[in-house]
Amino acid sequence: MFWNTAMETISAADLEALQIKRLKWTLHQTQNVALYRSKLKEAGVAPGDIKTLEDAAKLPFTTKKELQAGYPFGLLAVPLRQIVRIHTTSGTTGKPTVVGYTRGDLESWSELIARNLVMVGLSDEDVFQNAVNYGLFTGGLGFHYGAEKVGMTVVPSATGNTQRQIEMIEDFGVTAIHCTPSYAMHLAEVAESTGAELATLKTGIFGAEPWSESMRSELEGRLGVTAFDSYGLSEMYGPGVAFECPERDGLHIWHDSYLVEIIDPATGEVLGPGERGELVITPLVKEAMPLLRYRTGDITMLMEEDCPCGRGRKIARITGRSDDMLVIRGINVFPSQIEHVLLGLPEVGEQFMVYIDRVKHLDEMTIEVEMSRAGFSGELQDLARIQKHVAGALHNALGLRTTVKLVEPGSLPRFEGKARRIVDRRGAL
Ligand code: DLL
Repeated sequence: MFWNTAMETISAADLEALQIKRLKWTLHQTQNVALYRSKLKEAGVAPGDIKTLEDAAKLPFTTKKELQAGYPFGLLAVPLRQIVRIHTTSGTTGKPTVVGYTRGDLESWSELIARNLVMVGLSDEDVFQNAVNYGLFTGGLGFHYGAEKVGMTVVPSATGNTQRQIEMIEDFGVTAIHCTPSYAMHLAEVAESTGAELATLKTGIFGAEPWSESMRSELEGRLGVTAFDSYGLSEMYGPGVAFECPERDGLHIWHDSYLVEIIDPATGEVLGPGERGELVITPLVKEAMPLLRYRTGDITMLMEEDCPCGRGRKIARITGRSDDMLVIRGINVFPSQIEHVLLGLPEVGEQFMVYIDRVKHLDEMTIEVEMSRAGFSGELQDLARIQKHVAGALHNALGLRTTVKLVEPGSLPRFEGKARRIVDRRGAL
């Protein structure tokens, strides 16, 4: 099913012409921003020099630091009176990034979300529970307006009160739920502990943080849904940038709205399809906050083949962020690898925390993981053997020795939004 068939199945030649036209418009729009006037001057590029898509490689990158330095409104290309909404990034360190939206931006954004929801088979027949934060986080209002545009019955449940969320699913006959994968896991736990069946639920849309294929099977089994991955970032409106289709093998990124490059994060060199690197996006229709070659920090690759669904070239699932990557004794570790290993072990559950310390100049990684109910009740092996088994599996997968601490089921923190499972204490020394 298509929401906008013409745009979703546009031919390669028409797409290229549209992208060039929109790239030129975007360049023109950036000239209202002092940062971009000076960046282009410094790079020795005039907007008129950009005639083909390949020319985009002459443009300077934009970094998150530059956006933060522009706090609050330094990156806006239109006067504040044309801005009808702002959102901000969660900003764990320093000032957040402020994103402004014109009326046109809100329209373009909900159009993209509508495409995604229809792509996964949802329609005005569905009841959609939007279990994410409705504040400055883009996930709430972003999905809300996209789902309303499709004509779905939207339940703006936001986060919190998991028991009540479960009642809403059952009482309202909710067919589709949107939340972070971490929260979905918590919902599943609470539903199981209360015996709720969630019989009407059929579709799960999960995103805003990395999650693994094993987490997908786990959520599908426990919630009785087909689970789709949803990717986005506030700087590009929010959610809706890339989304899985029913093939569930890579995410469609909307090429009419986003020009995509994959670069080597160390050298900035542009990589080809099939090569994993950092996703760089130039939005093509953003009015309030146009950006050039924005370095997302997210690690993925352009896939080599077009998708059989007819919507063109996809990106692979995000495996982590270049800046979230942990370097432990010189070895690169992504939290999603740890999750993948733990989910494959029946003795432990899916909840874990990772602590990194520096002990006598050496990095030490400690992983606290909840035991599964079966493991905890002693039906499996004894504790020491389980611990050894978990540490061995992690060692094999990560190439790194870790200290594993088994803890009681239910004792680690649960997350309503994005999970924060990594506590790096090395800087505190
Ligand atoms: O997380 C927007 C969003 C809301 C996406 C709801 C999907 C669903 P930010 O808070 O700005 O925006 O965080 C963006 O989150 O650069 C990625 O590192 C990470 N991220 C988002 N979606 C995924 C995903 C929203 N599906 C940052 N897989 C991005 C992996 C993701 N990482």
